[in-house]
Amino acid sequence: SSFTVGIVGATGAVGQELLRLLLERDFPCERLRLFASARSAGKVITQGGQTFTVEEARAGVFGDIDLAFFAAGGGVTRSLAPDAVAAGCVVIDKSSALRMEPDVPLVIPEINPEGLRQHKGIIANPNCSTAVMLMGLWPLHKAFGLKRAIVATYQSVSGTGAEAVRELEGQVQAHVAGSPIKAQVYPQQIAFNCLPHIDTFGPDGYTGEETKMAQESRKIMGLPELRVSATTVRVPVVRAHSIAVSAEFERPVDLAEARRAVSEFEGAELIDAPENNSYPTPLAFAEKVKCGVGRLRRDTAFDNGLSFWVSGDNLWRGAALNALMNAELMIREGWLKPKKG
Ligand code: 11C
Repeated sequence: SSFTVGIVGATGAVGQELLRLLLERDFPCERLRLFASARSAGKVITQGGQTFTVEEARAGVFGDIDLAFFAAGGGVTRSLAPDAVAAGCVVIDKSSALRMEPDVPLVIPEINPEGLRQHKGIIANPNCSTAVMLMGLWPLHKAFGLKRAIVATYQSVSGTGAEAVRELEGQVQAHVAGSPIKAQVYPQQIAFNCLPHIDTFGPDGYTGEETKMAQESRKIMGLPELRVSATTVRVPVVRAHSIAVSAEFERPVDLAEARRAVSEFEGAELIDAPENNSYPTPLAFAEKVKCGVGRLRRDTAFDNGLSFWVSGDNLWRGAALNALMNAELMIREGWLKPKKG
């Protein structure tokens, strides 16, 4: 069977990656329609030798669409996803708007695919740092039983969007040219710097991104009591997020078993030979389907503790690819069918 597919937010960083991956992975698409704000309507986009004209995303456009990927931010999801669902369209949402709603499954296909059968029209996809972190944490949880984790992220500017990539590049060029450096997207200079500030600060001192990492990890892994303390940091990297994780487990951790668990997990690639300078980096894991996990070692602060490092593509694993893999799995399992047989 073949589907009529829509991408809402098609001109953004995640929307563009979705379009590219849909075409590259031969998604069974009979017709593909691209939507964005009224400002971008009429814009022509060429990808994989095909040309698309962007349409305005608004209520009433979802009548003949079977599957809509939403990658346009929480406001657009809140205003248009209900209309899409009412039109019988399945929504795979990349925004954070509905992730924690009890009747919206939040799914990483390699971890909790059962959520894809239990949806009520909307499937949420996790935050990018959470998704990358869980590619290392999940197989270790399966092996040893996760109790709690303390983590710090190293997040690339593409997580903010295309305008942040331009800001980093512009600041690097200004620095080299000796010109004044302008910061508009971020509150302070990001080139040659690190900003421990992603999303807004809450009353407990944690940022929104830090809170999402804790809440979404609990929901995806089905561990409602799990304690995660995160410090999320923007670094001058263009693409792929990395996370340093120190985790405590129920059972004693055997390093060889931990390495085996990671290497057997389909979402991860074990890169762990520090004696040869071999460990995952964001450059090596940009535009990779799997996340790289390495630096596995016994943690010296926790009993039954293990520390590791993981790098993965925030736009793919943390966004577009996760959304697409959820749809691919639903089709393979027969959980998603075109409206008109
Ligand atoms: C960042 N993780 O790198 C953010 C972007 O919850 O989907 C994505 C926020 C989210 O800035």
